[in-house]
Amino acid sequence: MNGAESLVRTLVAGDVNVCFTNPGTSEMHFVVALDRVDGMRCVLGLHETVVTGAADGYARMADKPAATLLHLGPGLANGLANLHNAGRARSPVVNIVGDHATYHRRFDAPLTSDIEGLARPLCHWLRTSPDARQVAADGAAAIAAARTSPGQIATLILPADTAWNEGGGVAPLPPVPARAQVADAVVAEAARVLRAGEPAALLLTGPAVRGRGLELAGRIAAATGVRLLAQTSNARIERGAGRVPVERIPYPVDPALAMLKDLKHMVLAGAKAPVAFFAYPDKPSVLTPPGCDPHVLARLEEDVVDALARLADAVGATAGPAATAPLDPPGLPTGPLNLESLGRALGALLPEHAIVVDESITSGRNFYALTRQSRPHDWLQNMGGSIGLGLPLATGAAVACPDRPVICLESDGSGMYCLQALWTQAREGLNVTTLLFNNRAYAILRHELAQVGAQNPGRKAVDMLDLGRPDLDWVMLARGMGVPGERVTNVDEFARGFGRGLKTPGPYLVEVML
Ligand SMILES: Cc1ncc(C[n+]2csc(CCOP(=O)(O)OP(=O)(O)O)c2C)c(N)n1
Ligand SMILES: [Mg+2]
Repeated sequence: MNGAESLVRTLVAGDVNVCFTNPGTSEMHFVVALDRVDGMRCVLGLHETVVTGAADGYARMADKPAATLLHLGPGLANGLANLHNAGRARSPVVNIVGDHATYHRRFDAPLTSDIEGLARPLCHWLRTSPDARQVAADGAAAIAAARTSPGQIATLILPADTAWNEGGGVAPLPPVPARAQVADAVVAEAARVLRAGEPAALLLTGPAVRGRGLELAGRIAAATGVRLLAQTSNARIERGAGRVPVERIPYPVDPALAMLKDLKHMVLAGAKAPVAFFAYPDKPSVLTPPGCDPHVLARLEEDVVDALARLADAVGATAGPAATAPLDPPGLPTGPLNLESLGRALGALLPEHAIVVDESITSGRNFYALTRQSRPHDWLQNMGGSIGLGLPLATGAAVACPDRPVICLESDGSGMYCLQALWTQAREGLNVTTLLFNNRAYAILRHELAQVGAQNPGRKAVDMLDLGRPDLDWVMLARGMGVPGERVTNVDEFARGFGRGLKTPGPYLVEVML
């Protein structure tokens, strides 16, 4: 068994069953090994941003890492933007990056680069395998690192000769450290704060906006009157009918400040203390009001659910059920498409157990509120702010959950970063319905222009925020990659198109003209 095969067998034994790939010459032994080993699904992405973004979506829905296969420094570099997003989402990912054979590196052939230097800032764990006998053990260590709470980016660089030389056999998975439990004093302090009777919020993310964590948060709110809030961005929120409803802190600074202005206390469950996405002249960076100091109940890497359970005990919130949202979706509107009618139509039509990937930017400002009482669903956001994640994220989520409808809410500018994810969706027959919001603009940046106080933008500046000349035709772009679709211009067409998308096996794209 060569090193490559020992690595693939180790990955499969370590419950890594999907590999998103964009290979090259230095990874050929790994590619061939994928065929010799059962239990590894291989998914080709036509750019490395598809590969890394899909690995993020897969990890969020499967709660375990996928592998990626990337070609030397440039292949990794192409994937870095979505690796940044995955790292911010704390998604576990195992990257395998091929390199030149150890003895070939000193000749400085064209594809030679400092791969570790490129990887280091965005990876939590990084290693170059020294020889074929070590590769399997390094792979096992990478899996354990990726799975270490709260989820890490682990990157293993594989020189070509470590792949083709005789390997050391399958390596066992080292133990994954358990999530640390928070101290009793921390729970007691949070309980004291919530019982004080002063205006307080419990800020949630990660395991606190899913399953038992969310349930516990709801019970704590019912018992103490604390306000439940979620971060502006969350990797995955379970919401809709039957779930505890949680408001999010808005992205724009002024509404965020207004939401938080009366708080005396903020207790953090997995979440970070809220700060503005960007600095703006004359606006604060910190969103909580002066004198409202955050209390950390549990950091994301700690056992957040256990901390919530102990807090629930401490405040006597063990018995009563949490208040959940009723099933009461908006009525389906008719007539012209605008952001309000679009949000209502989405809320009305969202199918049960949908996975919603939200990169709708300005078009989606109403969507979250208008889907609050829709059928139960999961909501996935871009955690790192590097746009272009939506289509790959939806691709990976659909690979992880073939039995659930994936709805990708994608804006035109962001969609163009990585549109070839549509090809992967077509090839893999993935159930993704993309609702593509075509406003022919980087609309948010027009707003930001005013917010940062940039005065009187001229023709050149305005032109940098405009996506016309030529207008993009998303139905044609999708068709060219094997994805059927249609263009819609009013709510009735939207409802029909969305319905066709949900019924059509495999991917579908609805281009929504705004
Ligand atoms: C990698 C990356 N490049 C650039 C940006 C800056 N940026 C933020 S939003 C945006 C435009 C978004 O336009 P679109 O996706 O069409 O959404 P809209 O604002 O029109 O709703 C840009 C370029 C970014 N966040 N990430
Ligand atoms: Mg746009």
